[in-house]
Amino acid sequence: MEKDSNNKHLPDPENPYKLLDLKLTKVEKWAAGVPAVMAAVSDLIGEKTLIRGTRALFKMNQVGGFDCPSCAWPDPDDERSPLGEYCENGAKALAEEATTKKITAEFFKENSVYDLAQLDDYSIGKMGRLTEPMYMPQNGTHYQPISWDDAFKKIAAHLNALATPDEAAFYTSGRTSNEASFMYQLFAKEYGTNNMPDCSNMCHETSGTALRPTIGIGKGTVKLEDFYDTDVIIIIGQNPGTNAPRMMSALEKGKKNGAKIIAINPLPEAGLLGFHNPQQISGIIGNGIKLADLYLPVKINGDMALLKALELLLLDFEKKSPGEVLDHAFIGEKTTGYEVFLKQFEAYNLEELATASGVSAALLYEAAQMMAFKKRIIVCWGMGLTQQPNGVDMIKEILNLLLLKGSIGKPGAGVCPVRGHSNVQGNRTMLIDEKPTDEQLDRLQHFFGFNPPRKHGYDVVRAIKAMQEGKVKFLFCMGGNFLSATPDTTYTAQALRKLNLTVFVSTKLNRSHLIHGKEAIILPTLSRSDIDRVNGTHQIVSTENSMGVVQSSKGVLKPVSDHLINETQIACRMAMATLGNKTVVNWQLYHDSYDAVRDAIEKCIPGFENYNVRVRQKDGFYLPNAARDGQFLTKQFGDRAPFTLTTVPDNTLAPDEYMMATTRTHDQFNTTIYGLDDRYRGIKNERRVIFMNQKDIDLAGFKAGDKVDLFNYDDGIERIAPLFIIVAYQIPERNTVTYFPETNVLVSVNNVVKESNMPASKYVKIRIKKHDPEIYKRINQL
Ligand SMILES: Nc1nc2c(c(=O)[nH]1)N[C@H]1C(S)=C(S)[C@@H](COP(=O)(O)OP(=O)(O)OC[C@H]3O[C@@H](n4cnc5c(=O)[nH]c(N)nc54)[C@H](O)[C@@H]3O)O[C@H]1N2
Ligand SMILES: Nc1nc2c(c(=O)[nH]1)N[C@H]1C(S)=C(S)[C@@H](COP(=O)(O)OP(=O)(O)OC[C@H]3O[C@@H](n4cnc5c(=O)[nH]c(N)nc54)[C@H](O)[C@@H]3O)O[C@H]1N2
Ligand SMILES: [Mo]
Repeated sequence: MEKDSNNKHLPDPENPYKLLDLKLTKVEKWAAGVPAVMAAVSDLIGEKTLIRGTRALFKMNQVGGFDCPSCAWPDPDDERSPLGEYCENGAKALAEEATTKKITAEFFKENSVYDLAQLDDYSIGKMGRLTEPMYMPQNGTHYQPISWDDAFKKIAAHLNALATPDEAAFYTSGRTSNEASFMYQLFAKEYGTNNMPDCSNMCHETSGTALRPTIGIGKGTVKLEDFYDTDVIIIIGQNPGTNAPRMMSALEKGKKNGAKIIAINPLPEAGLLGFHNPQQISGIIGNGIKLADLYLPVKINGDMALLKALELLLLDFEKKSPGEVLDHAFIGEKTTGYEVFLKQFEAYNLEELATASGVSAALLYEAAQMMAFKKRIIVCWGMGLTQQPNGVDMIKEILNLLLLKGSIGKPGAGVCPVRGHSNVQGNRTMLIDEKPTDEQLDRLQHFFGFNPPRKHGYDVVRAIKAMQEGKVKFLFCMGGNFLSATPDTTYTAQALRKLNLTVFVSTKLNRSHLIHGKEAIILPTLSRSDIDRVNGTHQIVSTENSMGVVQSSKGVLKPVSDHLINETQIACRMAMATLGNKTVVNWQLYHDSYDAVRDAIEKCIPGFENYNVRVRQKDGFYLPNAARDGQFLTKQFGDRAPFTLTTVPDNTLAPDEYMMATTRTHDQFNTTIYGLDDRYRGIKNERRVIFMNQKDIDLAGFKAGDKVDLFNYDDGIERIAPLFIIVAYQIPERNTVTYFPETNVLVSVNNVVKESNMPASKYVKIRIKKHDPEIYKRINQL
């Protein structure tokens, strides 16, 4: 794009706006199978790491091996596939890490930050692994090498110069191990702040916010084996074929044992409709299995109306067959608020709810019928719900439905928020949380002897605003890609540029390194698959998966550089440099021994008794979960689960407005772009596409293939994402889908989920106009 020479050294925060060469292929109705295996292998070949990579693949998710760095889906407790417990996207994640390509100081000398920012995210990611600490001086144009000692000195000097510790923020992405997470949050607290925004604030914060007050724990209640023996599995707002492919094996097994699957999604995702299991020979050559018995093409944010319609229908079934549909014993013993909950249905009628949901009354009836006389239902959800403005309420409505059926806290039944990052759940358990409870802090205080701050800190959205307002001046990121993952890219970029220092602990180069504070530091670290030696001994770390199992992970690959330091040691060295002799924590001890870290965790966090022994057990161990056992520890409601009263939102759009959900392609891990295709959705070699219903395309006078610009006008500001190609797709009318991070520029920082304060990045009101070649002139240059 155009730049005037005055600000040439300031790169644009978004991807370069250029189109590739879009090819449309068949939209798939089946996920995995031969193409998936081929794709996985070709990724490893692409990274020229075939032998190194395939050898590592067989250690992935195996006992004694390492935990896949991709999603948080659990490994089977019993039999694990001898072919390896991995999926295509796990293999891609590994290929990203296992690459032997390196970024050295020489590379940064040759390439200015401005020049690097002209590359797209795909090319940036392909540059290789970071190998040594780098520093950007004030007004600099190029990163230059810095020693680890000097890097920590600079960080310490900045932290100690702040007027208050609350002028610093410490972000975490979800790959960080339990051990590193614990030391990192301990440092932030001893330093004096709870400003710990994390990727949960954009991901499943909504789930925790809904579940904690209603069932007494902010986590899911099912185990993997519950999927194998259940009656109905509902998958709502989640795309397992791409984002949790190993979940498909569990669905397949459940289905073979008689479960029915209902999929609720505006898009007919391949992974919801069918599955070829690549782990079985029959999956590779056979016909695969049909997954969803019923697909409900809900409108974006039509889910609340849909859930209420299902409840209305279940109440109707109950009237016709009293005592056979609802679980009155459960409702009487375990819940509160049933009568008030029932009353609301006098005001609802099926046709209106059907219209609001976008799903016909006939299909809704079919879904209700599937559940009416069944006792065991599991509901899984993902970002399609959590990133909606009323996401907390919708999850509470899911719970209402399950409470009616008595379908929680017993085998084969319950809630399953499918977590994203492979240790995002563990990060929270390790107290990476901007709002830790007094109970949690008391335990830390008791064990370590310092007074942790009690005031709640900033989450992601609040941190961005605080940076804009000058209240936060220092940002440290343990992993992640803060700029690209967060909303309102232009606003966030301005906020980042105001900071005195940005520090990124990273494995790979990303856009956040290029849109930085006045000074900036990049600290390269080991990844999950790398061999981690401490004092000469090959170490294990641990993670917690989506179902609350804590397991060990042991890297197998020789690190690409001798200068990489693990994240635990980075946290400890930052602490020693910053706190000096003011500290009461023996940081050197934890720096030198993960076992010592685990012993401390055991003393401070319930459920980790005998941590060092149990983490070395073959399958790890389950953390306690009372709700799973049918106990709802909700003081406020006398240890019962409350029915919650919610409302159906009004989603009326202006005549020229469309609703946009931002989502992932099959070829990315959040902001890491593995490739330029979205195979299951039939897209090849392009990311700047917008899926639209053919009727909307016709009505607006467009044609499929037209180039358009996208606009958002929240808060009276014009936000522009230029140059997208229209793709005609099976999607409800007035709904559109695009890929993030490209369209994060359209998501207002004020468009958030009620109560959880997450960006509502699946509920973005946009306008679509024919592409204007002059549009770039209107884009806010930084
Ligand atoms: N390969 C791969 N694996 C990943 C990730 C990745 O990027 N790549 N990311 C990881 C992370 S951090 C996370 S959180 C998870 C995310 O995994 P998912 O939760 O599957 O996330 P998304 O791809 O954003 O979208 C989910 C689905 O929501 C649907 N949807 C959109 N709006 C609505 C709506 O209003 N109602 C309903 N019912 N559905 C809607 C979309 O069509 C899409 O199918 O995956 C994790 N695993
Ligand atoms: N519009 C829109 N925005 C979204 C979403 C959406 O659906 N729509 N999804 C949101 C969700 S669910 C999430 S979780 C966030 C994700 O937000 P983040 O977690 O911040 O982003 P990632 O893309 O996962 O981070 C990738 C970077 O992490 C670094 N990295 C990888 N592995 C390691 C490691 O082992 N250690 C360290 N230190 N660094 C590592 C690499 O440098 C890589 O560039 O994005 C959110 N943003
Ligand atoms: Mo996530």
